[in-house]
Amino acid sequence: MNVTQYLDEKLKNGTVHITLIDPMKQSPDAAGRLALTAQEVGSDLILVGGLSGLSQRNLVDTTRSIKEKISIPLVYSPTGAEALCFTFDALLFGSLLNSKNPSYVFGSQAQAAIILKRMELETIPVGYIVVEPGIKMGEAANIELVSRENYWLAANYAVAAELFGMKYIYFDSGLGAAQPIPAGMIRAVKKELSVPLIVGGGIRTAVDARRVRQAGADMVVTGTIIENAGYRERLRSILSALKD
Ligand code: 1GP
Repeated sequence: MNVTQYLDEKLKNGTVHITLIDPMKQSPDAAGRLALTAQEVGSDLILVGGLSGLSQRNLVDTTRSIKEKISIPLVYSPTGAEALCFTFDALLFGSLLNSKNPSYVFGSQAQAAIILKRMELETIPVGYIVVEPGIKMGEAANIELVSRENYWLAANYAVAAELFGMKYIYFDSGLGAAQPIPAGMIRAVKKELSVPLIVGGGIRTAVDARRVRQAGADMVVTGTIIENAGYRERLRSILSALKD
């Protein structure tokens, strides 16, 4: 079973939880331990990603350390073609749809496409849309952020990505955002969309997670909560809000 089939099966039973690990934030050993904890509390998938600047060595070491400890899928969400490795179960082949820099929309993807196809790594087409405040990402990737009130633009981006054939649509308010995407925006997008909706950024508590889920998110991504003490319990309560 490949990762897409795995996720399709999981989605039949409810909301999927994804743990995002940024290799730049801890040692490879610590990343492996975080991934194991995430799996133990019920996370469905480990996503490795972050902002640009990742070295090839760090990516390879972090991936190896995580892979040794977990049995759930390990997926890579690259920000560019600067670091690649093939020990992942799949790669999110993403386009940052509201970036004003073409290399985030299609350029880096084109640089790596033939290599990826030849390596026969599973690639999952994902349309990314970054919503205010778009912490760190907005500036780094020169994004024309979708305003938190502009539900119409958000839904149009999402449906455009669906019409382009993207398998999943990922709405992100940024790494470490103070608040998640507004529930009203998630509802407005979900109403128009026929493919699964991923929501991430700013989800810190069970209340946040439940609100995002009830608004219609099919998959929920959390990253920052594993960077602080007490993360096991916090993750556990988020998981119970998503899976109850
Ligand atoms: C960012 O959606 C992810 O791409 C995770 O965001 O770090 O705020 O959980 P947080």
